[in-house]
Amino acid sequence: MRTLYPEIEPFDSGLLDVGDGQSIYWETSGNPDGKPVVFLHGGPGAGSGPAHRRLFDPSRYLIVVLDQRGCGRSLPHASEPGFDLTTNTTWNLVADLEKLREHLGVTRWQVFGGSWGSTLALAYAETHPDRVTELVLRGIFTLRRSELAWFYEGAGANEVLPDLWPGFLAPVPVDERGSLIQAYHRLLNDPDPAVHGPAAVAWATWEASAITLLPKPELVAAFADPVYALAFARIENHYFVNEGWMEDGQLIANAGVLRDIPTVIVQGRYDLCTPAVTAWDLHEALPEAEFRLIPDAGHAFDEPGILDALIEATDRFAV
Ligand code: STX
Repeated sequence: MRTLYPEIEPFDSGLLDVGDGQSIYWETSGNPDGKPVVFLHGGPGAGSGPAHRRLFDPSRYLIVVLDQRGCGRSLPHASEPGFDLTTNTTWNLVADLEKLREHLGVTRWQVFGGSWGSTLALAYAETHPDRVTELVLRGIFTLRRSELAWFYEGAGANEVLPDLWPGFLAPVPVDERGSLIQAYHRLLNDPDPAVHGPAAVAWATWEASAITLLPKPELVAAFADPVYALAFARIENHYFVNEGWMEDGQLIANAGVLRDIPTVIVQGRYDLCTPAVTAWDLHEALPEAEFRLIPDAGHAFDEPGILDALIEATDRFAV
């Protein structure tokens, strides 16, 4: 079983002004002359962390990690009062990646993304296929309406996690439960901390509770931090009420343009957040891609079988 590479510190980092009053945090670690790879975090709105650098052999990769607009160490932070989310869109994040690539002097790079990071990786690669050397995708999410319904509207995940679902419903008045994503949109953007605060914690707690095969209370507690949860929930919910600024099924329908990019799809069979049907549908649209269905894993990147398959892929693609 492969495990994370040793802890490593960035050799450089900065804030890149991408316009719209937004600056995104980026960092580079590993080998400055190594093969470029960019890590795309989840959510959207989850931010990156020090473990993400450790998915790549630091002697062979130039590892680029960033925080997408409004979250992590990017500025301003979506937890701030009056924060304006209107320019935070899928296609502006794609444009931000191009700005960062050019800023770093990278011609082409490997794109690695899990969960929402896989969504963004597909959106980026389908827009700029000539900039992508390989794709490593985990816990596939494509923001189809059926995927949102499964996890956030009571169309599936709630039936597997009936003990946790009441906590997600709790902040929503009974007469607003017909559309939970819409109801949360109102709650999360209410200026009153007594309204948006508990909603953010409930949203983040539901998601964090569903991503591991076995319960991980310390992970749930970290996601329930009020400032973290508020940015995460506001950004995710904003993407979902806007349906990702995409047609339903667009990313899978357009996957044919990726045919020449070596691609690995890693999916846990017991992923309750982004169930395996989406990875399967992508695999059918992209039969050249390697499809790894991990029999004993959920959603998170650090589930043992998932981590092993991911690092096997990045090691293989390092040359
Ligand atoms: N959201 C899926 C996603 O990207 C639909 C995601 N879910 N949980 C996470 O990311 C974290 C583990 C980063 C919280």
